[in-house]
Amino acid sequence: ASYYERYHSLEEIYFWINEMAQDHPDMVKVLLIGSSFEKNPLYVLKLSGRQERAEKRAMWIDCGIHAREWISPAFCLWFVQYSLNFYNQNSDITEMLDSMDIYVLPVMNPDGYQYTWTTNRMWRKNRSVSQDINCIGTDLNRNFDANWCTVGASPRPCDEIYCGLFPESEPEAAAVANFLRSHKDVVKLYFSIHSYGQMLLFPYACSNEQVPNHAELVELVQEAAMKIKRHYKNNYKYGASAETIYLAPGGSDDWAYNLGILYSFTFELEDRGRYGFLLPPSLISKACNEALLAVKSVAISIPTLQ
Ligand code: 0X9
Ligand code: ZN
Repeated sequence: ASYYERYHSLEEIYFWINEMAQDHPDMVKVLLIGSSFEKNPLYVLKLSGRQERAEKRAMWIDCGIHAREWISPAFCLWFVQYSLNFYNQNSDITEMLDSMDIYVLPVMNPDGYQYTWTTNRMWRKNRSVSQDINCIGTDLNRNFDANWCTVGASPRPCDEIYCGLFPESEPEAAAVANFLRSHKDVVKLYFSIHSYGQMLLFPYACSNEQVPNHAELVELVQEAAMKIKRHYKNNYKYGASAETIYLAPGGSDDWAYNLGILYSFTFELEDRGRYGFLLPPSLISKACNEALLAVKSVAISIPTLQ
């Protein structure tokens, strides 16, 4: 199996980030956007094609919000590798990189990810200590400022969906929010990669309200789901989060949407529960190829690109 068909420790991923930048100095820049509660760096890879455009748009992908969802960071690595290898070979990738800068955050929750490698494979939250010293961690996908800590999140630090002390109380969420705020005029597309369940989701998760461009978002994910079905014979559900999965306020996708990024998605990758978070390495390539197809499909279809 290749490097990309295995899971990698945090240390290995940091090493890989450095290598990507060294091996592709023309297309990759590494940005430090902040650091975690335990002071692990939050690195973002900025991928750019060779074509210079005055009005360059951008797309954002984050992976590893939830520590135990190992397929998620694996996808970010897969995506970067694929983009660099197939630029000028695959027309979708070339079009994507020539029209947009792509920001990739491979591990939003490095402390939690590391903890799943050393201590508890099923850890979800980050590793911050706040009110209750007996219960550690905040759910980073409940810590953003979108109907923060209402139904679907918990104010109790011992819970898996603990929302934190206040919106963006967690350094990992604050770093991402600050970066997107300062790039909100260029970032048109937002993807957050999770597992599991095989779902292509869009806002809102924080309310049962429909977003103004609901119909357009349905079309984008429906098309992506059809392509996955055709190529990989696999079924993905799609729709607004609140009706497709559950109410879950404080998520990064809803927050990004409200910031003005009107093409905002959360993808839940394979599988549907057979292995769940423990997806074996032999299934990494299929899961990543499906998600890649969905990202490409959405990215080349949004109107700002035409
Ligand atoms: O609950 C979540 O945060 C996500 N599911 S997971 O099993 N990966 O934890 C769903 C996120 C959907 N979007 C928002 N809640 N904003
Ligand atoms: Zn998740």
